[in-house]
Parts: sequence; C-alpha cells; structure tokens
Amino acid sequence: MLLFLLVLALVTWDQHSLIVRGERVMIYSGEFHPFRLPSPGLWLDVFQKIKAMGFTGVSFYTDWGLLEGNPGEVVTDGVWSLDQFFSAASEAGIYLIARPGPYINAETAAGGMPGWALRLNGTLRSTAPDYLNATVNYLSIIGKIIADAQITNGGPVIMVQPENEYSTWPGESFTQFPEQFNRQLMAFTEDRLRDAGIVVPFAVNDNENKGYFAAGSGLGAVDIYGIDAYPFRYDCAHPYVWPTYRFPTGWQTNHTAFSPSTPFTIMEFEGGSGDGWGGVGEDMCAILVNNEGIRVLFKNNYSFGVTIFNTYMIYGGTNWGNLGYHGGYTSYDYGASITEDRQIWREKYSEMKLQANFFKVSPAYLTATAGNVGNGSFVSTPAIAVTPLWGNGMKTNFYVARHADFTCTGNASYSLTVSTSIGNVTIPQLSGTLSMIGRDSKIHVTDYDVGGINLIYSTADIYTWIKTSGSGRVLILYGGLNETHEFAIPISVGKPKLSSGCAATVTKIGSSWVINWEVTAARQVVTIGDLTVYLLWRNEAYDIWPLELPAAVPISNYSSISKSMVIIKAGNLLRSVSIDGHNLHLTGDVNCTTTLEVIAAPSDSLTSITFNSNPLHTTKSSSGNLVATVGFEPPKTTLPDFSTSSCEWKYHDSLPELSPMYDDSLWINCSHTTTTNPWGKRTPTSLYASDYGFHTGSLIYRGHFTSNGKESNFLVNITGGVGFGYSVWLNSTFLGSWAGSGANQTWAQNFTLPSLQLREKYVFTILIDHMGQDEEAPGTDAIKYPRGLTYFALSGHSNLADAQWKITGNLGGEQYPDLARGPRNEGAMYAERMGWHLPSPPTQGWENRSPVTDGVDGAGVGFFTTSFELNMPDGWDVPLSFVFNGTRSGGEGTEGNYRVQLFVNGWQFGKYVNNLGPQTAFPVPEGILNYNGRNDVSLTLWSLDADGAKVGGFALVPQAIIKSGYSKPSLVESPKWTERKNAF
Ligand code: IPT
Repeated sequence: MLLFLLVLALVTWDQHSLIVRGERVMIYSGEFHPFRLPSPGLWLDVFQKIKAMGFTGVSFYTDWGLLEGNPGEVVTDGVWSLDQFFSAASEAGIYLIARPGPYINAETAAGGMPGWALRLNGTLRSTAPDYLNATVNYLSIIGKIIADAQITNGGPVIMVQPENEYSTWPGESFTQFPEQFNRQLMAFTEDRLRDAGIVVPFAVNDNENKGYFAAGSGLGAVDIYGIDAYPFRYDCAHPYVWPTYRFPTGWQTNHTAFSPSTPFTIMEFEGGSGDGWGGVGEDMCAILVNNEGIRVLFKNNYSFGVTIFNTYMIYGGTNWGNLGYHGGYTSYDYGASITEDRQIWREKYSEMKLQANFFKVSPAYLTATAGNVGNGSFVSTPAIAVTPLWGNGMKTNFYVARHADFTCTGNASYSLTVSTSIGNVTIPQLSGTLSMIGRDSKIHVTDYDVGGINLIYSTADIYTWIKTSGSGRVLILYGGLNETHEFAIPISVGKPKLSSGCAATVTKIGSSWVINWEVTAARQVVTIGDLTVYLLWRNEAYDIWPLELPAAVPISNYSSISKSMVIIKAGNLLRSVSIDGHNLHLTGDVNCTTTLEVIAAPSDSLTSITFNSNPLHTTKSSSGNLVATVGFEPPKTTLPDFSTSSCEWKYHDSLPELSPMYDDSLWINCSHTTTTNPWGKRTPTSLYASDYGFHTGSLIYRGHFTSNGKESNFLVNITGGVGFGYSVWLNSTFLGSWAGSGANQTWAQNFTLPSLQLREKYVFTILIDHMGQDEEAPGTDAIKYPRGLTYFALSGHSNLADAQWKITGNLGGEQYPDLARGPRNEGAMYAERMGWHLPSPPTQGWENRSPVTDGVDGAGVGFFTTSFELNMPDGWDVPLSFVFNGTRSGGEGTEGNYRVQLFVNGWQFGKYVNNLGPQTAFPVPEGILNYNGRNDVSLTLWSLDADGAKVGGFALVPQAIIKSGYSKPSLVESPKWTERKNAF
C-alpha cells in the first residue's frame, strides 16, 4: 500500500498544474510520432531540438494498424520498437504523454486501425463484442510497453490518453450522453491499459469542449480533462486569412464549469496545418500557422491559464509506406516548427522557444488564476484586449494583451493600468506608448520574481533569467523593433548603469527606478546592482539558448525550477551544456561560421569552451563575456546524378497481367457472396478489397468472362480514396484511365469495348491506386467505406455473375512477408509482389532503361532500379530529398498523367502524382538512406496515358549542410531481396 502511494505520488495534480516528483511543472509539449520517422537513431535529434525550445514534454501516438497488420501478431521490434524513443526522451530530458488509441485519427489510414478491423461486424469504436475483443491484444501489449516506460519505472511517461476525441456519437448531444457506447467503451479501454500496468494519470482530448469524460463525470471519466482546438483550420491556400469562428474565448469559464479540480489542459492545439492531393504544399500551411499566429493564439491560450499544453505537430514527419489516410500525401511536414527533414529555420520554432522558455522560469504562472477578457479597466483603448492572470499569494500578475480583433494586421498604441506592489500604475510612466504592431500579442508582468529581485513591472516580454555567480542575476527582455518599453525595479536593488550604446532613460519615481527604452537592432544592457538586464530585439533573442545543466538523478536532464542554467548566444542550435571546472562543454549545430557568447553562467570562472568536443580559442567580448568562434567549412559531398549515363538504371515491365501468357491461378477469387461492410454490396460477390485482406498501396482486379458477342460497354464504379486513379484494360487493349482529382474518392466511368467474339474468353485488368482508408467520427464506421471495384456492368450481357473476378493487393495481404517495413509498405504491382523494390533485386539480364530519358511507352507500369554509394563525412548532418521535376513529359500532346512510387532501400518514401501534386520533394532520413555505403533506389512508373510517360526529372538534393552535434543514427535494418517462392 505504501509503495502504491509512493508510486502515485510521482505524478499528481491540483486545479493549477501537474506536480511531478513533488514539484509543479509546466507541461509545454509538442506532438511527434515515432512511426513517422522510421530511423530510431534520429529520435534523439528531434527530442533535443524540442528540448532546446524550452519544452518539457512530447506527446505521441502509436499506430495499432502498423503494429498488428496481421491479426494476432503484434510486431514491436526493429523500427516498431519504442525502446530508443523512451531512452532518447530521457536523454534529452523530455516527459512523454502516450496516446496509444486504439483509434488515433492523426491523418493515418483508418485512423490507426488495422485493415482487418474493417471486416468486423460490430461498429468500430462501439461496445460491440467483436470490436472490443479485437483491441485486447494490442492494448495489452502496447499497454505493457508504455507501462514499463512510466516515470514510476524510471522512464519518461507521465500521462496516458486512451482513445482519441471520443466525444461525439451520431445523433447524440451532450445532454443525451450515450451511456451504452461512449462510457463503456472508454472504461473498457482504460481497464485494459490499467490491467497492463498503467498507473500514471489518464487524460482525455475532448474536441467538443463540453466536459466529456471530465473527472467525476461517471463511468470512463479520466483524471485530467483536456480539450483540442484547431482555430486556424486547414485552408493553406489562403494562409493570411485567419478564420474567426473558432477563435477561443471563454475557455477559463468552460474549464471551471467542467473540471474545476484539474489543471486547464489543451491536449492538441494547432501548431501547423494539413494539405491534401492537388493542394498547395506544406510550406503554405507553415504560413497559415506562422510565428505571428503562434504569438497571438498561443498567448491567448496562456491567458486562460493553460498549464498542460501540447501543440500538434511540433515535428510531423513522413507518411512513408502508405501509412497516411487518403486526405494527405506522403509528406506529413504539417508546416510544423521542425520541418519534415528536421530543420529548424521556420521562424515559429524561435517564437515558440521564446514563449516556452518564459514559462520554464515563471513558476508564479502555474498558480495564477485566469481572469476574464477585458479592456476598459486596464487599457487605454478598446482596440486592445487584455486578459489578466492574477497571482495567488505569489503576487505576480500577468496581463496578456492583443488586438481586440485578433486578426488585425494594423497598429495600435496603448497604455495599461496595472496593479502592483507600489499601487496602481499606468505604464509606460515616462514617455511614449506601448504598441501592438501588426499581428502580435504581449505578456506584461507585474511583481515578477527574478530570483529574489522584484521586477515591479515590465512591458517587454520576458524571455528567461538565471542566477549567475554569487547573488548575480541576468534577465533577458525582448520586443519588436522600435517599440517603446519600460520596466521598474526597487531603488534598493542598486543604481542603474547603462552599457555603452544603451539609449535607455532612467528616472527615479518614488521608491523605484523606471527604465524606458526603444528596442533597437543593437543590443542594450542595463546593470542594476547584482542584476543585469538585456534589452533585446526579438531577433537577437532568437539566437540565444537558455540551457539546463544536468542535475542529479532522478531529475537528470528533465526540467526543474531548482536547476542551474546557462545562457549562450549561438547560431543554428545548441543541444546540451555541461560545466567541469573552468570548462564549458557545448553540443550543437552551426550552418555558417558562428560566434558563441556566454551571456550568463552560474560560474564566473569559465575560461574555456568545447563545441562538439572540439576545444575552441576563447577571448573576451568588449562587455567582458567569454566568446569563441566555431568555423564552418562545408565538406565536398558527391551525390549521384540519376539523369546521366553515370547512373545505370535497370528496367522490367511491371504489368505482365496484360500478356495473354499471364497466369493468375494463384490469385484470390472474389467469391464472398456476403459482406459485413455496412455499405452493402451491389455485385453478385463482394469486390471490396478489404473483404479479401488487401488494404494498401494499390489493387489489381482481373475479371474473366466469356463473350456472348453483344457486349458493347464496360461500366465501372471504383473507389480508391481522394487523389486515386485507375487504368482499365481488356486483355492487352488499353480502355482508359481515371487520372484522379483532389476532390473525388470514387469515380465511375463507361468504356467502349472493341467488338468481341462470341464464346471467346476475355479478361479485364484494372489497376487501382489505393490512397488509404478514411478516418471517422465515433459511431459512423466511415473507416469501412470500401476501396476497390464497387460496381460494374457489361451492356449487352445482363448476368453479372458470369464475370469471375480475382483480386490481388500486396503479396500475402494481411500475412505480409516484410515484417521489418510493416503491413502497408507494398502494393499490388508485380515488381512489388516479387519484392524487387527491396535492396539488390535480381536484375541480371534486365534491360538498361532510364525512367527519365526512356520512361514507359504506353499505358502501363514500368519498374526501374539503380544503386549508388554515399560517403558522408562524420559530424555533418546533410538532410537529403529525392526531387521530381514536375514537367509534363511524354509524347506529343500528352497529359502527363503518371504516378510514381519511390522506394529507397526497400522503404516506400514517396507517392508522386504528376498531374495532381503538390509534393515534388521527398525527404528520406539518414538511417533509411545509408550515408556511408550502398543504396538501392527503385521507381514504379505508371503511365495512365496511352502515349506513355517519362519522369520529368529526378535528383537527390541536399536541403542543408549542417555541422552538427547530433548522434549519427545507425543504419536501419533493411532486409534485402530474396526470392519470394509463392509470388505470382
Ligand atoms: C484532431 C485529431 O485528434 C488528431 O489526431 C489530428 O487528426 C488532428 O485533428 C488534425 O491534424 S481531430 C480534429 C477534429 C480536432
């Protein structure tokens, strides 16, 4: 019993915040899915980049569908193992929120359900016994894996979320809560996870913001009630238009009504956005949710007192191997702070870093009480809205200011009347006004504790502060260029001294010094007794890294207010710091020659600096700070040129089904006369791919019939998901294609047949692109919406049952052979069934033929493969992308309707649709790519046009050359081609 209590005490909470190991902590977290970066050796890199932002947490989903593609066989080794995810989180000092589903949404195929679940008779996510039973195996295995990684077992996991947005049920409203479904299903899922050993708190993510499953609300209630919100929505084509209808207001009122005894929690808040086939590209989504959006909307969240805050996504990654749903393409970059290829150049990375670091050093926020949005009482103009957070006992008040119209791109001037320990003051007191320039928001503070020194107020945002040696303190304030700002400090702290070049005015008012300045690009510094205050332009603050020194076990690299920190100015990235004696050891990245400057450290006796273990020559800056330079001489890297004869492409036809010699006797007969699919069937036997175990990549149907000599037309209705396409042949005669659109997931078409001979045997061959299953709202069974041939008719031949259909998808279907790469990596194409996309395919005797200069001649599929060596120097991180040149290439008058799958060492890392786009660059991570040895690259090139297709251009392009302190990832195990005896 005592042990049980000790275990529980590691993570507790009250109405204000989570309390970890007895200490309040701001859970400032970002979403990152291990399965979207299948190179486990790079997980530490991402965690370190998140930690460097000042974040304390990461939230992650696991994808049931990828782990249990074969019912009963849950695969948890290789890239599917979470061991390195947990150890990397601990090493970086990041707490984890685990979200194992079983339903996860997340723009994954079937929302993370295995394909075989589509055949369940019972409604998915209901209490139907077959559905519940289906989840048990996965939940117990993943539950145990997560349980072993809990903080109570020395791991990083502090919270678990069962299910996902399980808030609505068709036809139900909150007042008629559907007990029999929602509550029992949640309770069942929770019980399975508790049985597996989960002891940390459960959280819920309610997208309705209506109190579903809040603590005390009945069966299935969780410990921590949280909400989800996506106020920017998803219109990346109009990235400067901020929708207003989902702008958050009144969240503190909702929270106190629904869950007064738990911390205000946002489980998902839009940190990027998504794009689909035929869209505008993920970089546009990064503009929709950019640094200004993060300033205005994130700060608005803080005004409601959020203390468990997760942004979705912080790093998106890749929908490799067909893991995505049909509404998205291969990139899951998400326009997130960290790009798909792990770079951090997007300005919102820096903006989030400023904000998260503020909360790390502001414990008073964790117990403050959110007030209500107001203006008149505090602020001089109705153009500005101010929401206060009142200090409880700790006296610090926070005033969150923004344009009253939060979308406003204009400027407003204001002054603020704040309540402080020296009475009510209208600020700025000395001169000028505060300003809100464009889309912006400010956090003004009063009576803010800087390690025992009281900052009476500051109009400038606080970035960070630390204790230096003795009783020294260094505080960093920042603002936008040319803004006027002001702070006040008790005269007892000392007399302000200005650095050379600091143009601030200093005035004594009553018992305080008031310092007023205009933000300039040049640094200004004021010293007041033991306190040094940096008055920075925001963009200089971007280059400054507050880093935690390691602490004793168990805190180690996790965040704690008791930790010592250093503040260093550097360029691209700092990852970690340690001090031994007079030596400062830094690890980090540079992308140009970079000066390192020790702004503040707990010791004033530092004399030397190492960077990534290399000693640097140090000097003192004019202000006395220790500085050193990291040189940057990019290495010469040799990359393959796929377009010249230096690169030998081998070619094989990948649609032998068109040949009269082809034997499909090993194919599966579409013989099911019934289906459990809720959409019913309109054909004599079911032709739904999921009824025969095929759920991914592509599908091929073969329809055999004997002609009565009267057939004139062939009608098909086919569904493959948004962006899908198909091509249809009669014997070897091409009948036509549907090339796809960004809007249709189903397309019916009527083909004219050549004249057929009485009593002759014919076969239709239909190749269909499978873009992944849909996601769903609970209770809708939308996931089960079929893929494949849903209807056909032969005019002049009324008995549909005369046609004998066969189907194939990936070889083996649910009994997929490639456990390393998972159940979704392969489709139906012949080359894939033979496994030729795997490294070292048997190309002896194959034709030399290039996808770029030769391509494929008619409608059909060609398979092209080549190999090349890479030899990247150690200590350099060079993210690489395969880039297709989207020129429409083919014969005269061609439409350029072609589709390419990119395989790198056997991993499908790209589905390129030339006529839809928008994605043309396909990042492939180190680890999947062998940076020091042989790589095999293969393309399936499917021309949907009769006159064939050539790939417009294809190149391997470095996206950055970074001298990096990252840990070089080990090579991911990528099994080679071996003969597939049962392949057909
Ligand atoms: C929310 C999901 O929970 C998450 O998995 C992801 O799909 C996200 O949307 C969009 O990227 S659900 C939405 C209705 C808030």
